[in-house]
Amino acid sequence: MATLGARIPATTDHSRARRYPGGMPTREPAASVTLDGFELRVLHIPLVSPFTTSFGTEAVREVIVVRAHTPDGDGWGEIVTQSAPLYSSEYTQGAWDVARRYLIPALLDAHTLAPEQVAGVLAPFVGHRMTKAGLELAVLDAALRSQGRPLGGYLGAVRDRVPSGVSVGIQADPSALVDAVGGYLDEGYVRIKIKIKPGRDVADTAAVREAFGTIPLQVDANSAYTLADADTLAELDRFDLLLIEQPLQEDDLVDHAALAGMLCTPVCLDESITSLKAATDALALGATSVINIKAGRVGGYLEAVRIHDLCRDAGIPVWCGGMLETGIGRAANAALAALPGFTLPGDVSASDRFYHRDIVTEPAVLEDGHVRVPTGPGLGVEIDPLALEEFTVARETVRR
Ligand code: NPG
Repeated sequence: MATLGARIPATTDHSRARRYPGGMPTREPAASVTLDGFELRVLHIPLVSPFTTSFGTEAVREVIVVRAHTPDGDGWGEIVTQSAPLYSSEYTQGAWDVARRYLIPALLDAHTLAPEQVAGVLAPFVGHRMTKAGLELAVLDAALRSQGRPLGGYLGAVRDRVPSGVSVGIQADPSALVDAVGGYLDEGYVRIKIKIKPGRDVADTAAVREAFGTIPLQVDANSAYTLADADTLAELDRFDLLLIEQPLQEDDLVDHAALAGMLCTPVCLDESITSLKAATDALALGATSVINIKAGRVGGYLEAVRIHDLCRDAGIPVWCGGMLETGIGRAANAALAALPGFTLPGDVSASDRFYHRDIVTEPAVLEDGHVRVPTGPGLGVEIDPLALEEFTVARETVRR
């Protein structure tokens, strides 16, 4: 049986022991589970306020929740696609279709398998990483719950809470942005990320720097620029940013490397890092010096751990990105962000940053600028069945 430990990039026990004198995270494989069926639901969850990025504005989070049925209990996952293919090529209806038509039948055919085998079973189907990630998480949660094991311990978490950064959407004008950032700082968020796009970059960043001095600050362009904008992006160098995230297109690795050579601000890739291979290539090309790890974007939490391991061994800082997750993905992200290589605060904010009501009974809260890593079995959070029902707009169960 394939194990997570066997799949991560090779490092010698000796080098690991040196890095972790207190003992290595275990990463024992999870139990096998017997898959009887999967329930898929599309949820529409209203956001506390509209969220604007360079690719659009959302007022309602459309997301797919997955429930894996096994004789030993259920497991939960989340497919973080959005309603339209604007951030990446994936989107709700595409995810729904590929899940029910191809991915779920393949998993049900395998019938009994360990979570570490899910990616291999789904590998013949090209792409659709967010969908694969959601299905894998549901299987992983079912397996770990059956063993009474928390996800954090399984992934290799070394912290019981993680520093919480917040992502602030593009506002009406720089002064509204300053108000929004001020509110999050008052709540205790330890790092601010602002969204930028052409025409809403230098003045917005300057306004935040001027208003709040030396706070940890970074910007996210969501692929809105080209190499021809290098001079504008170089103007951001004077703001001493932690990083600039994904200035160019997803497949612009060579251009990102060229841009990195023109900027003092570290370039961080998000959209471009779709797998361990993509991360390896981006680092080899010098296209990035920091990586945003999102489990959905890379096909699951196990691939996310492999990218973490690669970067840790290469001395590359990583941080955990966010996709406006419900309490399901938020709990899993907190577990992932507690791994030792996550040396920068991530977009692991409190549930109330986005939602008045979450679908779990203990939504993530901000405590002294941190979010706790759940300690219960599996995800460590329980589904609130009434909230789940309230937000469900479509459902289907696929059985063996
Ligand atoms: O805190 O969950 C969060 C949101 C962080 O800005 C954030 N996410 O480009 O990283 C991003 C952006 C995003 C959200 C992208 C949803 C795609 C979908």
